[in-house]
Amino acid sequence: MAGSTQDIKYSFGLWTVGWNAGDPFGTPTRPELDPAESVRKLADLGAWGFTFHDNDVFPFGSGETERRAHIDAVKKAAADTGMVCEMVTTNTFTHPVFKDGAFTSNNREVRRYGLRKVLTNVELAAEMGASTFVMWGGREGTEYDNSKDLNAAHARYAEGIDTVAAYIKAKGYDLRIALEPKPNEPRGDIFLPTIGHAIALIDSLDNGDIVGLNPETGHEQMAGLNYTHGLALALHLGKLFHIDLNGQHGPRYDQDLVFGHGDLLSAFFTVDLLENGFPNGGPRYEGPRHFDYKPSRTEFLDGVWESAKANMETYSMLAAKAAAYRADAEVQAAFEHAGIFELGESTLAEGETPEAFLASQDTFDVTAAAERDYGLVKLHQLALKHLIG
Ligand code: GLT
Ligand code: MN
Ligand code: MN
Ligand code: MN
Repeated sequence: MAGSTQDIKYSFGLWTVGWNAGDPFGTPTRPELDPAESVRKLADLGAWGFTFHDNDVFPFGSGETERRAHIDAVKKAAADTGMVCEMVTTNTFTHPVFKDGAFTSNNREVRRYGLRKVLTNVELAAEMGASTFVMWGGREGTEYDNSKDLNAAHARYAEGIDTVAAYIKAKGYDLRIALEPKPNEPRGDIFLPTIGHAIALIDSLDNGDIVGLNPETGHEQMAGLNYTHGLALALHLGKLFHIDLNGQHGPRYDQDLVFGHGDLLSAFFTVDLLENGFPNGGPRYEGPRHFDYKPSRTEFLDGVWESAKANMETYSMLAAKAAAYRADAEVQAAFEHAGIFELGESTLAEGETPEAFLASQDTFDVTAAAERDYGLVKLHQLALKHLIG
């Protein structure tokens, strides 16, 4: 079957299944999990890979012996199961030292401490054979607009990212940085709140060629934005380095639901893009299908593994539906009728200058074009029939 868990590279953050469900209003409802055991369990469920923060694997402030023992346990689990460590990220948000940010803290010593923690973790990422290094700046931001010199804060953010990118290049590591936007939570306003903001800052970096994005479904939807459109822009610009798939019901707190358990139609079109590409061809996402969700606080351990399975099952079901949708002759005819293939043609002809264009005879029938029926509702209903029919 197209889109079975066998042929799609599914990956999970160890912090996802490992979340013990403590929230701002209540204590944990589940015990801590051993990260090495989680790697084995995820392998049993059919996952291909895993990702982690430094402090998902070893406690903050561990000495070298303790740190090494924890890392080696995870490496052994990976070696025993064939699970791939495809991405590593750094926790610069849990410890109170980072309460005003890491790369953008007003305190220069905190910034230097944060940078040291991140650079140290680049070494671990290289050791683990990861190909992506995610940076989610959850504490980079403010509650109050007068908390920082906002120009300096963006300059320090850019400096931090560029320093890490330059270090990766100097070491010759086969690693790319992926920034993860989020509009708010835990800060009132987080810097680089959306895909567009992050792309603009990346453009200003000296080493921006190895810096791209790790967009998360829910984070874009928290900002009221369309996740699939965001992925499309990042793909168009060659910046879609990694993805965090999950579920979210519109602008509210970060729900981190199972993929598809939020906006299902949006999830369908996300999968359609990832699995089938753009209708006119173009750049494709080749990386792992990575889930960043939280097993709901109501669930105990069975529910943790059920929810992990649900992410892969939902994605696989949507992949099968999306394949059938694209293969449907009626859908292709509706694409044609809607002008979707025509959008693949450049607006000016090859070599046509604006001057020649303006000088040419304007024979366009504005009235007829204004009365055109694009058939988009019919096309969307065809998608819906494939999804739930
Ligand atoms: C944290 C955050 C996620 C990020 C992780 C990477 S940490 O759980 O909520 O969205 O992807 O740092
Ligand atoms: Mn989230
Ligand atoms: Mn999260
Ligand atoms: Mn995420």
